[in-house]
Amino acid sequence: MLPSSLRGALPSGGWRIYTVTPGLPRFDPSSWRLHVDGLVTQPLTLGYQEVRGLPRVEQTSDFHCVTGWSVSNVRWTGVRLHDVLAAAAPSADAKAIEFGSADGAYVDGLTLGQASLADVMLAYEMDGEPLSRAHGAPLRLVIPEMYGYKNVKWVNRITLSKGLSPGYWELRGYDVDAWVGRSNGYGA
Ligand SMILES: Nc1nc2c(c(=O)[nH]1)N[C@H]1C(S)=C(S)[C@@H](COP(=O)(O)O)O[C@H]1N2
Ligand SMILES: [Mo]
Repeated sequence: MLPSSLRGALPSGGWRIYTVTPGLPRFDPSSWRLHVDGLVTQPLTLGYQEVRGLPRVEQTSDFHCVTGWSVSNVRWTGVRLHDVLAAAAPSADAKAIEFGSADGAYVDGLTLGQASLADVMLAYEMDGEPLSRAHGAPLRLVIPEMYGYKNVKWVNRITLSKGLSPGYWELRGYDVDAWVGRSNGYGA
């Protein structure tokens, strides 16, 4: 038996736990907030129960890290990004989104077009259990069409802007459009 803090940091079920900061952000359901700001007509600050109160969606998809490992048939439960964005009512000049993490270091983004794919979600459960701290509790971005590095963990801020900015790994050489099988030298 391992203390839960250690268990959460060890690889399991094919996953490797990645973080670019020391330790894992703590999640306190009473003080946690998701901010939706930038070029929106209705900036939002949502508590955890408010996020849980949005329409619940569930989907199963494969997860691919660009470095070569994958996890098949991950069952994600959460809210559609589309529903959160609709509530914030993006301004006409908003074209891109940046996702910020509670780790204070990791960011990545999507164009509004990419973000409108129906299966892009903010997940709070994985395989029927609340998302673990290691996997990004309480909320992580899930975009199955793109490599793992787009799937920001510990999401606590969604900022709309005029143009897409390169994310953490993109500033370090990975493709900004992270399509699985057709980016980063994979595919044609
Ligand atoms: N905040 C944060 N999100 C992150 C990362 C990270 O280091 N920090 N790594 C990314 C990468 S490269 C991958 S492959 C996945 C790994 O997800 P996991 O740690 O849940 O296995 O998380 C992505 N999201
Ligand atoms: Mo990755």
